Amino acid sequence: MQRDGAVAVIVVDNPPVNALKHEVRAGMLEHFTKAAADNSVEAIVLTGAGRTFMAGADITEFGKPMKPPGLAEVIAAIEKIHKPTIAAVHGTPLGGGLEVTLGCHFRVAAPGTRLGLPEIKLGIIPGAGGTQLLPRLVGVEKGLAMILSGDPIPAKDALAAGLVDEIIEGDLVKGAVAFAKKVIAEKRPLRHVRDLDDKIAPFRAHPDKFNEAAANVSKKSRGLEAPLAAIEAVRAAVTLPVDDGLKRERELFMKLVVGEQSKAQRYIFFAEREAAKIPDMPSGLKPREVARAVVIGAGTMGGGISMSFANAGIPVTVVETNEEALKRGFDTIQKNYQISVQRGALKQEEADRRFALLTGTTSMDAVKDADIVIEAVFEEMEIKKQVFGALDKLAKPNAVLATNTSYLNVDQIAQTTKRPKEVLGTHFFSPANVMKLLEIVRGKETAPDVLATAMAVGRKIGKVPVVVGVCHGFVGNRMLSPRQNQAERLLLEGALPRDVDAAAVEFGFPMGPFAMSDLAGIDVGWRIRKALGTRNEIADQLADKGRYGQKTGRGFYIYEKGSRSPIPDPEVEEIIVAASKRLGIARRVIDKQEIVERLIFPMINEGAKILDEGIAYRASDIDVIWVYGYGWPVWRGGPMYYADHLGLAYVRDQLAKYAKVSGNKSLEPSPLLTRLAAENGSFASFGAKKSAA
Ligand code: 3H9
Repeated sequence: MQRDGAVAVIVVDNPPVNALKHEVRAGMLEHFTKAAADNSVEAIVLTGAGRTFMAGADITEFGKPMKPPGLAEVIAAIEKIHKPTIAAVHGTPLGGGLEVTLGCHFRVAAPGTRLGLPEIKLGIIPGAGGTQLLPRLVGVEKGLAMILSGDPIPAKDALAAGLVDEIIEGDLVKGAVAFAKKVIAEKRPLRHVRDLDDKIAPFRAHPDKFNEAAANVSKKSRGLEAPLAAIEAVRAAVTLPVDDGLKRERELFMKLVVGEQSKAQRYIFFAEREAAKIPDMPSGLKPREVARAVVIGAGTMGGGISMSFANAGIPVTVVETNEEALKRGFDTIQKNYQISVQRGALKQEEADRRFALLTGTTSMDAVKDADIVIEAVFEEMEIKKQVFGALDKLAKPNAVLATNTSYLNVDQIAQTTKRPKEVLGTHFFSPANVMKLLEIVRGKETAPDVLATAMAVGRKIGKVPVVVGVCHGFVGNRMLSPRQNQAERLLLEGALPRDVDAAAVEFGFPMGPFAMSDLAGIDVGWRIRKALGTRNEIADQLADKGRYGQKTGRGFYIYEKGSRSPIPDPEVEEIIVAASKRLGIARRVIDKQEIVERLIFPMINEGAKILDEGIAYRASDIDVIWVYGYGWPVWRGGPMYYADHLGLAYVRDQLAKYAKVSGNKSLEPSPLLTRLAAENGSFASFGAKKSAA
């Protein structure tokens, strides 16, 4: 606690993000109590040292007995103070951090501050008054939207919504002290958020609004418990006296925080941060500066990747072989921005600003100015090699040269240049401007600072980068492949596409494997298999008939014009039944549990091989890949976490059983899975042991 005249300034200093661990809570309580009792103190400013105001409760304390004082107790003590209390925030006042500010009379913010209640992303709801106080300050609709999305809002929106009283340019603490002195001089009435009613009163007469919100959320939340609890808590804010509402919030919070969903979501939070750590990286290594990017190819991937750069404010030049392809690519980009504007997700000026950062050309010479080049041409080795040959001649000596391949050998591509150290893979996921995952493929010779640069750029353009090694399909697609094989195998043994898809959706995936094939296009795999000289029993028969999926209105399902809803097709069922007969497979009834386990356990088995080969550094990296790139339900924590949760012996035994039932050798448990199961070990501990080594 410091003093500036009659104003006491309490500074929370717990790097890196001032998380509200026990000592912070105790310290705040002690100093607020002292300042309140000190007659020479006329106002109290609360602020945070370092890069941010408090970014919330200390998540590592969840799941353990909470040491007093609890956060709610600290906030209640602040609320009782009869002199002006002012929270001066910067950085990211989030969760419990924002809740502390709601216990103060006033809030002032530095420009650039982002304020929010992100608890929902951790499978919980705000537990120290957020659901009761925020709606009283900003209104029910705005408050509920913030709580349900978990996304922070910028300071200027917070000012407009009434969450912040003033934006302070220049020195935040000096500005906050000046604000406090003004409050004292003007004898401004002290406003307790808990006593406000005008913004929630209108909702009391319309309880049906909550039912609508609940119905919408349960449709979208797909198995998540926290969103419905959040609505329930905000409903309590409107319908109950404030203290009863706080009690209800607390009950809902406590139930969620000890639940499996939140545990899994907290695991993913830390797994994402762990993925940023590359075990053998020399410490203090600086990424190279990336001020300009070039993307080769204006197709679906190239366009999406270019948009990601422009969205992050990095100028990007897109190179195509001819004007027509370039125009097509730019038209699609513009259309995508327009859709965002129409949806209200982006302001027109912002869309224009981003679009202006994109330039197109048919000349490879543009590569000369690039700090990073991302090749996104057709997925064919010879074409990629040609492009890299050209890049090698034109690019600056220290430019990072990246290939956006989904399967191909990055080392082979690197070898076509005289600078394989500068080459790596950046595997984006479609649509690349939306999907968060970025697999960064580390080649045999990739230099550490090139890897660090790709990671830094990935983060800058809003992705979650995960380093993987070179192998066919890297981590994500390599694990997808046995899932697809089993999905088809299940059809041959007796299931229908809708049975398999329904089981996958019930498990928590946004769509099942066959609906996904129809969306991605059945012809993609068909062409690859044709080139490899292999054949797939059912998908290839469909593709032979021109049934490519949604784009032709028929695939595993039928799609009515303009609709994406899959309708089962008897013709497909006939093809499947005939295939079983031809192969001499007796069809049987396959229950949901077997469907789910046969889709998921082979993925886990492949994940174990990936770990064993060192293609992923740790099991949690695999989980991050599946959550951010393939729609794995976050509340189940990722496939390797899920396997640990079930117990590896169970997974091993079921795989062995299914291998026998279906006569499918590829289902046999891998050596690592077998060993860890025998040792009563886990994938998590295997990853940890390797990192420590
Ligand atoms: C809550 O508040 C509940 C209350 O309603 C009720 C309570 C009763 N705790 O992300 P970074 C670590 S729930 C512990 O790389 P950035 C993080 O693991 C909480 N640790 O930095 C990392 O460690 P390491 C609601 C935390 O600048 C280091 O700090 N709040 C916490 O890219 C740096 O983090 C949230 O959900 C934490 N709360 O992003 C906010 N936060 O270096 C969660 C961070 O060892 N945090 N760490 O890997 C974030 O969203 C981001 O960390 C933030 C900074 C935006 C703040």
